[in-house]
Amino acid sequence: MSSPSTLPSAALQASKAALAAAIAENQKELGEIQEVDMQAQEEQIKTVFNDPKNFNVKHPLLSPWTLWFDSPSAKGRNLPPTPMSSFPQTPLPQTPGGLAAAAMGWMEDIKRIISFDSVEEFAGLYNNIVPPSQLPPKANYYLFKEGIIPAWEDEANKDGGKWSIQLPKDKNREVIDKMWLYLLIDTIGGELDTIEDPNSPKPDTPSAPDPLITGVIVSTRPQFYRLSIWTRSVPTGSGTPDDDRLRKRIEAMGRRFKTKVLGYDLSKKLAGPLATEVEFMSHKDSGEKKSKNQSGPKKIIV
Ligand code: MGP
Repeated sequence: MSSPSTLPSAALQASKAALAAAIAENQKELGEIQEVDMQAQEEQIKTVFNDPKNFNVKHPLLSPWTLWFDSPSAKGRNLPPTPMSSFPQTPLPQTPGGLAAAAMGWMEDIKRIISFDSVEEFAGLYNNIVPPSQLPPKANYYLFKEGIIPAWEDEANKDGGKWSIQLPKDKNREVIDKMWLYLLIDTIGGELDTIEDPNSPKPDTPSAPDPLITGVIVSTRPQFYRLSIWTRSVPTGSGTPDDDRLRKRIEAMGRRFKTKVLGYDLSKKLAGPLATEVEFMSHKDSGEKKSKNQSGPKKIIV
């Protein structure tokens, strides 16, 4: 499992690498080797980890993300104070054709907190929001790609599905914050969405498939927590090469979620009272489960 301490040191390493590259470039232009006081240069670099208010170096993420939040108790007294009330509230992004009425209703209580696109802004945000273990029941954090709303109805989610796990509160109070942090880091760092299939086009080629993950969610409920990863598509079982590749990608994501993010052995059985396995289901099948009108949703379990 990655450790939260890798984030600061990774950022610092990247700062140093950027500095070294800039110095090398400077030397090329001058055509001669100049003595550089590396220590003085490094001292001028202030990442968010050196100085949380006056940092001067930012490391871009692969794409921008938006954090959303909802809680029936958000206006009550039992929510510890957060800086969220000071973030400007911006209108919902417009989807082509507008938002369906159902999504408008669903999104009514979900507040957009902030968007960010660098490691530093992410760290600053993470350090200033209430961790999941301290949220009241029925609260949710949603981290979605900028421009995608946390609703099934968004274009990017409507044909998608989710990996999720439900964890009983009493046994997981101590670990849920780390699990959420690791999920965030693996998501914004792109590790959960890697293409392991050797037959797939590589991520940096024109025919590379679109990133699969649209967002991740942590939910607190009276007796359990839930962590979810939403994807923009689901394998249909059609047997086509594309569908097989997609299924492999989804399964690889589930395995990484179970082992690297949650820290379980792949073979560990997790289901029990208030607990589920790590399981994948399309949003459409989740809806059918709720309306209890089918033989049962199709799940992938790792
Ligand atoms: P939930 O919060 O995802 O499930 O959805 P949970 O935690 O099992 O239920 P809870 O009652 O304990 O919160 C709960 C309900 O919210 C769903 O049955 C839908 O009615 C509604 N809902 C959830 N989502 C993710 C959406 C959505 O994306 N769009 C719309 N329109 N409704 C949603």
